[in-house]
Amino acid sequence: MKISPDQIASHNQKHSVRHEKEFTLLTSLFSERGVDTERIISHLTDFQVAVPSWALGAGGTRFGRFSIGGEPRNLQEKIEDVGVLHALNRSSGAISLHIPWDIPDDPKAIKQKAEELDIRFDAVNSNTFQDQPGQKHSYKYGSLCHTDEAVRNQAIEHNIEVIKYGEMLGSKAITIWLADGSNFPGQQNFRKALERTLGSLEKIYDKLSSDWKMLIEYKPFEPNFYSTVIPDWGTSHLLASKLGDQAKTLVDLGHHLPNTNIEQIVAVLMMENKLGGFHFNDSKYADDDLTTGSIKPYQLFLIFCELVEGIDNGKKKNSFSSIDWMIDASHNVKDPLEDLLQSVEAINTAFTKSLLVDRKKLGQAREENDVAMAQEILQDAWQTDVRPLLRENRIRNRAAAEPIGLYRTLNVRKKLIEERGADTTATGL
Ligand SMILES: [Mn+2]
Repeated sequence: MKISPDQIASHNQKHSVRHEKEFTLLTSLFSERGVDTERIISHLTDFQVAVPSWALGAGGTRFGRFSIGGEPRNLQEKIEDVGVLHALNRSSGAISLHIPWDIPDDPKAIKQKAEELDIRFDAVNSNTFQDQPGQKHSYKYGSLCHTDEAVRNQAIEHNIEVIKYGEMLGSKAITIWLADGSNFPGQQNFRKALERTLGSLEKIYDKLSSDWKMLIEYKPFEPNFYSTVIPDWGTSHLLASKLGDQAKTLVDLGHHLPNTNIEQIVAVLMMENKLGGFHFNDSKYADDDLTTGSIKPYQLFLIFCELVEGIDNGKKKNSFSSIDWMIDASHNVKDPLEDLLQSVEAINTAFTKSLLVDRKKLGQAREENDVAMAQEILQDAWQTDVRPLLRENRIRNRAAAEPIGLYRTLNVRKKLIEERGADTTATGL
């Protein structure tokens, strides 16, 4: 399934009159406010969000899974699906792989396929949260933290193997998320578990090429329900600091206890040049993995405000391209491709609105402790309808004016079901 430039062009033609009207109005409002529209569009064009290979099929919960039909059956088809997304929005030009689910049989052919679709390989992810068939030692009681050195070594070797696959494809980072922890008080010695984890990470870190990053993800609970070895950003930051400059913290929006001030975490990590990557999703209660921006879009905007602030004002060098932007979500009831289009749109919306904040005025209000004015300035940006700007960026980059509209007009899911079958299952969560 491939979307042709002609299909995009004829779709865009249908939207051109209305779009021109809306975009012209927005541009004139922006110029009155002294907003540089071209600067924002250029940021948007550069901003690419990686799609996770494991989110292209239907996700499940521990209670069940409902098939969506036409799910990608192999890595080739996963890349094709990302190609569909990228053709529609030109903001999804990267894929994040999961090993062993996505071991490439023929790395050269896979790399070529991705290049044809203008897709690069973002961070590769290791998996020591489940046992694989034929695996010698079990991760039931942990992996990099395990009491038994043989289990730790197996997990270390797996991570090194993941780096090797990533190198074959042109990735520049490995993301490590550990399910390691304990279910009951007394089960695990907290300090020893963390020390063993650090020792294991050091051995993996030693194998990184100089242009690679190690992204250390944290999560407060689940699958373990009493303790997690890397429960929070502080522990991740501690490990990353001890490991070295190439190790950074990865913030997954769903990996916080309710009401955590994630934007403040982002600000502190950026101050230390330790924010390495992002996993976007949204949640109402815990690690719900819902569509980004579907529950707390204002929080997403506030996070982007800190990202913009950190990039412009950080003492150390930060840039949008030095952070790995990825979605990490699960789709239980929606078509995964539609869900991913919605997530990318929400991310770009929050990003664009954060660029509209009058930071000079905000800085002044803060210095003068003008609390009400500070809120007014944020609201002014937040309440602006930026959809015409996002559409303009897509049209200029030969993507669809309305991605989901075109996806539905072209009956993409129906065609994928015809091509691949109604009961295919993609590897994933
Ligand atoms: Mn994640």
